Amino acid sequence: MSYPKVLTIQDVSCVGQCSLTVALPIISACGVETCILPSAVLSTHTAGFKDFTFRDLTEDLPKIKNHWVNENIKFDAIYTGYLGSEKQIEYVQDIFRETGKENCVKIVDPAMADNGKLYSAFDNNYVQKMKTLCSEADFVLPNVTEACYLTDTEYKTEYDQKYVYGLLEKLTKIGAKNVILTGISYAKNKTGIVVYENGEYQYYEHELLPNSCHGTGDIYASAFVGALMKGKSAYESAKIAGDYAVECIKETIKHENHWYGATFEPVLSKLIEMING
Ligand code: PXL
Repeated sequence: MSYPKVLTIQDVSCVGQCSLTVALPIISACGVETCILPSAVLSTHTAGFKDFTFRDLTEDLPKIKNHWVNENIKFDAIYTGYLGSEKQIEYVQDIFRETGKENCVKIVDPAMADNGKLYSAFDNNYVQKMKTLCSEADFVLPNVTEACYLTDTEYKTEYDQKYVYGLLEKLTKIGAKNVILTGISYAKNKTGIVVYENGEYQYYEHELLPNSCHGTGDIYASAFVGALMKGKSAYESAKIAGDYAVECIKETIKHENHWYGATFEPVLSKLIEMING
């Protein structure tokens, strides 16, 4: 029986239910070996907390990679999330090249923006560098804001299918092989996921909940990676990840004042059922 080994590269936000503290438990729960490479350690994430600490681990990345190369450690998939700097993106590109198995699946979540704005740590130079990482990916998982930044497209909150097709076409022009575009809403109270694989467009529509939670993009991407590595199709993985993200948001509503992340842990069993179903 195959036992895939995934590497995920992103920061550790010690408190905040995002990036590695989400990816490690979720992908592991899917039954997939999950290796991690922390790009930085922050006391909390950067969205809503003040005066967080930030320990940059950029210079550790090539050293860790070299050790793995010497030990002949290679990965079936590499999934990147929030990264700290342009230099880190360059190092990640080396890691793709030197530690990916022959058919290594490269999944890039260009976690850098939401609701029409870049996260506070990033600027246009970072966006330009992220384009080069996306050009090497088998799957790119942007939200609408990130897709707009990556393709120099005006951000809109109301749009039609033509606008979405335009984003997909431009993303493939920068080199992204397949795109999973999240948060695409064509109707009131509904949202959904576009799966653009091998030039084919599929759409999975689901409930739009009244509240949104920080970190659901990381939850979504992690569940997608876990399902994909368990042999589900890209569409099935996108659907499972979407359904799980909805469960997480519904669960979070039950916990008053839980503002900084989604309470994904109590519903992990539902994800496991979907993966094994
Ligand atoms: O969820 C994305 C994310 C990850 N890591 C850090 C963040 C954010 C979003 O704000 O600040 C440090």
